[in-house]
Amino acid sequence: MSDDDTVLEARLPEGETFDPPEAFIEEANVTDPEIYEEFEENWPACWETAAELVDWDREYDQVLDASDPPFYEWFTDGKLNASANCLDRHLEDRGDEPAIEWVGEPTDEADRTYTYEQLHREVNEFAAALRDLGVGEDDVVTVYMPMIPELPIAMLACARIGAPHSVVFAGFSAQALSTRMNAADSSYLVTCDGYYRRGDPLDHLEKANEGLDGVDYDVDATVVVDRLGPNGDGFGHDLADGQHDYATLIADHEGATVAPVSRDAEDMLFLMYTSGTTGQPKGVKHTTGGYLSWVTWTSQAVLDVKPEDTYFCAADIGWITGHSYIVYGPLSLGTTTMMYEGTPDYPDNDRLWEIIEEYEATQLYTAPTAIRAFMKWGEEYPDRHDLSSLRLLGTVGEPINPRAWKWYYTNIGDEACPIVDTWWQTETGGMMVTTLPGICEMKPGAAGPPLPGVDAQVVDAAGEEVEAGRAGYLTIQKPWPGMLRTLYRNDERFIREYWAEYSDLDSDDMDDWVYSPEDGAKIDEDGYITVLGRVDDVLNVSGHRLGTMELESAIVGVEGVAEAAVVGGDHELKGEAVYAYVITEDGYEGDETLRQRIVDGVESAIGPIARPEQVIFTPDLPKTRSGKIMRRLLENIANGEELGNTSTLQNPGVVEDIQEKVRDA
Ligand code: 6R9
Repeated sequence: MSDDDTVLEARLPEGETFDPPEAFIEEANVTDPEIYEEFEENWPACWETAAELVDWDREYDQVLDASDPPFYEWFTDGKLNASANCLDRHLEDRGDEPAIEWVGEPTDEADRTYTYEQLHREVNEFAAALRDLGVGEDDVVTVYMPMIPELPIAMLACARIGAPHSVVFAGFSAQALSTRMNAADSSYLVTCDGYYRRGDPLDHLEKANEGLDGVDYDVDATVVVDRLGPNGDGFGHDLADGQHDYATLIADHEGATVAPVSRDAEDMLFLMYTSGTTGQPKGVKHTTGGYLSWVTWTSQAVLDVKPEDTYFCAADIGWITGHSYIVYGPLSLGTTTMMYEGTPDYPDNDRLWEIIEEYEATQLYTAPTAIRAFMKWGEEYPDRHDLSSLRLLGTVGEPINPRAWKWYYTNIGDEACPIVDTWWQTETGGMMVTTLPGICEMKPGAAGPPLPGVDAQVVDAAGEEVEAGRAGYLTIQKPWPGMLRTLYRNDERFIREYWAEYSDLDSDDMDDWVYSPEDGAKIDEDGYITVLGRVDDVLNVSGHRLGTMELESAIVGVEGVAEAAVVGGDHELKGEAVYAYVITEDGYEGDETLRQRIVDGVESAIGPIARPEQVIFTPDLPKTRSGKIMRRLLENIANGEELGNTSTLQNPGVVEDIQEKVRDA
């Protein structure tokens, strides 16, 4: 990975370290450094520590069944319900305490509080309504909703009746919705009329309806939440046959209760689609026992969540971070979890700080891309507010550079809050590599050591551990309870994508199986891991994973485009931005009109988050003699870097051409 070094150096730690603040340690949930050794010695029994945080209807027989790797089973024959763990078990002690504090984007709209009692009630009513609509155990319910309380309510209602949910990020396009519904054979959809973005009501139902048109079969029922009230009336949609108004359903089921379905530990809790290296998104399958134990334990150990906290994760529930650390982890612990509908810059750049001050939030968990934006806007915005309620800060989604880390530490945490830089993935279910905030010293830029009981290593292409300080590939050598169980209905792709590289595929011995997350990394003498970024054809734009294949097929789908190659260019705020190199078809001009059509094409195939930053028209693409596009070279060009050896190219002349175009752009 030597040609990456210039980009990577900028992200490396500067050698400065920070101790966890004394006041934090005094109150922290986990403070005994022996935990690392204890977990290693007692593996896999150590994971009972996680399972003990969850209430089981039936105790499990075995912590881990590793008889058929990589199809591991955790807490076998245990039975539990996730919604009962997130709601019912808190009613006695915390029924009147807030479970969700919701803040809408419009500043003149009243915030909404759901106590555990109230949340329990509405989840039951909606669970009863879903049942009456025909949703049975194991039917996949697609949920296509923005950050409104009905989103976690729908998830928990599904969990209550044993129907796996598949949440599709509201910013995704209609086409992305139909692809995901078709892939999961999902016959039920929960959506809403619209939501607010930077002051304007957005029409969401139009997109949802367009998505439904693309579903290959007749959907059994759709539920529509009226989020906008009279403000949405202008959109003029009437509910079609088979579409039900959420509020009417709730009123019709007033006071209904549904006994939580006792699910097997290995029964599916949810599906989440994520980008991979092919055009087809991967349906990551998470199960009930292992996942819930994992997110509950990590919320407690890493985010230091306590019931009396007001915990704020500023992610969207449409991504895994929101599933694990807005909904399931915090609610399982009985704390108060915050939800904010809008963007941090509306109506002004201090919106998050205003919310934190008003609610006296105790933790903030967000992404480096947001921190870079805060940094750019300047200290004056946090300075306007009293943020002294904060006790811990977290980041997730992409590498954080030491400068942004220090800005966060100083200006948001007032040097009194530890920062946890948490590396994990949709597939891992929850956190894997991060410091424990009451124990570990912090090194800005390095995520930290693997969590206790997690066996992560940095290896070379042959699977051998690399020396401290050298770049290699991150791998996970032992299974863990929160791991994905497979790709939905595609065991073969599951093995190919995550296990094939370093495992002995014929072996029944767990030790011969190694999970490969497709991230580059370095490890230092103290075992601290610095994650360098993806090593497959997946971009990380503002913390969101986008497959280059998905992007390229969207672009090639635009009339007038013959061929396209997409790479990530460095971007001050987004981390990476989409750079599209495009060859036009004969008879088409690479002009502003075509550029706009390409941008529109990507937005309608994927969504606005995937919008290309640059479209570079070129007569040709640099290719190897065997005809493979040299993406690495295009990346170097995008970033204005030195180009390595170009002599293996079929068409070296094209390189200068492209460089000139990028310089002029
Ligand atoms: C939770 C989430 C996963 C990919 C992952 C890696 C990158 C996440 C990171 C990080 C460096 C961190 N990533 N956390 N890189 N430091 N603390 O983001 O899941 O959307 O599936 O993305 O994000 O590249 O492989 P997901």
